[in-house]
Amino acid sequence: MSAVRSFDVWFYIVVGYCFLQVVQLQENVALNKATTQSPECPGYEGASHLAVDGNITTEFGQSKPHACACAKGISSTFWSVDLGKPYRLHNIRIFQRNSNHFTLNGFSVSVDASPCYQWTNSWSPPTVFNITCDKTGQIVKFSVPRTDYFVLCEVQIFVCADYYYGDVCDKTCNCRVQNEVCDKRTGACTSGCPPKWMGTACDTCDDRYWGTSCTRPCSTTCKEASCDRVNGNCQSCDDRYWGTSCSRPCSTTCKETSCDRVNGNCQCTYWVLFQ
Ligand SMILES: [Ca+2]
Repeated sequence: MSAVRSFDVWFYIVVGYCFLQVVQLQENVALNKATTQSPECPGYEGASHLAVDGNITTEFGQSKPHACACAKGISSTFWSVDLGKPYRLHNIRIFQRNSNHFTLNGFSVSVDASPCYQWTNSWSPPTVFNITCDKTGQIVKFSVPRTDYFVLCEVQIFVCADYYYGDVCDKTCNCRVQNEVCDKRTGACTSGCPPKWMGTACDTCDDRYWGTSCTRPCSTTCKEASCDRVNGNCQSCDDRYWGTSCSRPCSTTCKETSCDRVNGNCQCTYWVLFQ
């Protein structure tokens, strides 16, 4: 195998590994779950489960059965999915029919009957788009306040995998109890943060430590042993020390051995003038 071919193989292995990692961070919890909707569009075969069957085609199809869910209500029209248990929701990806986009105009989404999103634009949604729905719940319902045909080709409801959190699920939990699954939106832990960490998601060093792992203690000569969390520089020095890490002692000739925190100059000029 030539050097170039060998490089190609490793490239695909690395890319494949990275892709696998990304997929594992989020899960589509709507896939193949139980669905229901207003009566099917008359003259069509657009059963409600077609919106969670994993097929993301947006071509409705000319012949029966069609590829997308299609409903037409009496006073309003809805489609809903039962996720099987409550989830902390955030991202929803919608695939609608690639024509007649107006059927989703003004649609709204609720979770366990609590509103979480409404399309308020004067234009129609695109064929594929994302919405944000920050709710915890089990029944996700889409509806339009009219009896137009309502077509959904696929609805993907993403939640972070256990031990991940954030908008794109790319941050890992850091709880005091290591096997605790943190809040998938905020990263908050009921058990609190491990020693040396602080913040809502326990992602910041506490006042006395610094570094990417928060394992490096601030200098004991920093004022109150507190320092910059990134570079370890002292915010201020204890009396008698100066410099970025407060490691340099003031001259013993300074009054009370106290000096300027930045350059080490004695701060005794005023005292000398009036002796
Ligand atoms: Ca589908």
